[in-house]
Amino acid sequence: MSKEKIKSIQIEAEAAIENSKTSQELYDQKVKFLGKQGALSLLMREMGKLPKEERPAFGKLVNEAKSQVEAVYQKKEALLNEQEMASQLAKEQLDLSLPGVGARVGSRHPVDIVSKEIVDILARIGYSVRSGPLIEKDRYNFEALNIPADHPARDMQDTFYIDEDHVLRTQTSPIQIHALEREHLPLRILAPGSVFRCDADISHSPNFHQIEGMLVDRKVSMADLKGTISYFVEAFFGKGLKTRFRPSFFPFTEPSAEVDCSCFICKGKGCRMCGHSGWVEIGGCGLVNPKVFENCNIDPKKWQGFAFGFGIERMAIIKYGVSDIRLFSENDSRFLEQFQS
Ligand code: 2NM
Repeated sequence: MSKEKIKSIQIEAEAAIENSKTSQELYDQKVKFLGKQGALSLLMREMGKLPKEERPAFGKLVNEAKSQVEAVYQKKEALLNEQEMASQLAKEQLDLSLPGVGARVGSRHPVDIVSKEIVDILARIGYSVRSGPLIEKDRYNFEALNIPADHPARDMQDTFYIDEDHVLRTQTSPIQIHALEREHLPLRILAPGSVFRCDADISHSPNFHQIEGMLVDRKVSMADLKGTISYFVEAFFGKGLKTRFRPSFFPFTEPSAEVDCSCFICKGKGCRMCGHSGWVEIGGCGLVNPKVFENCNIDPKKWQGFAFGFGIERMAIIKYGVSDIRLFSENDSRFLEQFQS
């Protein structure tokens, strides 16, 4: 036990502290030399082995050495803290002039875009929009539309039944029936909306969208209907496109017709899109069946009307060349964003 030993521990400790490269290394040296089990503390404990009279002088020497090492430690600690802070600040430098992360803005759904386009075109000739419930009573979805309980049309359109008397609407025509019951005539209305049929493949979805139109006035003819549809087809698909009516049957119209327009890809010459016929089917139409008026307490001798219906997805598929109707309900934003107008 000697002054030399104290001195050599002190020198060793000061060198170890000075040579520390990081605050973690420095802390390890602090534990090694200044901690409770550290070299300098152990010296203090060994003091008991010394003769009594030598202890005060020895203790004083150890304490002096300890406070000198502590001073070196504190200086080094301050230095390392400063360096580490400086290097961290350099690394994490913030450039406040960088542009921020933009919020992603949604896009309107193509069904909504096409629906509004159709509404806007027909609004220019006096039509306005009506809406109605998705669940309808049998009377509004079938009975008043001249589709009685035993009519084959009820099998034709496989229907989702809620209960005996309620269905998910299979067309938007029940909206027209509500209007005929409630509103004053004459009338020009559009009924866009979601409809449901028990059907699913590449061209049929159990839930799709329709837009139907109805005009009721005194003396309405097929010529009025043809003029209206022709105006619409040119406005929606492009100038010069022709409209063709093919005789058909619907219980709610008489006479009835399928609506074709000349293929807007090949302009009627024939291509893959139109199955080389030059024509594409876009919907159905007809003069409102007098029975429908009677079912709504309207005198068919005083009032006539025409009605028409288009599938909204079908219109979008034709106009934008979409390959599969299911894309409209899969909600893949890469598909949906392409229609943003
Ligand atoms: C279509 C085709 C033909 C139609 C008829 C009526 C009503 F209410 F006046 F009887 N609304 N919609 C109609 C007529 C719908 O969709 C292909």
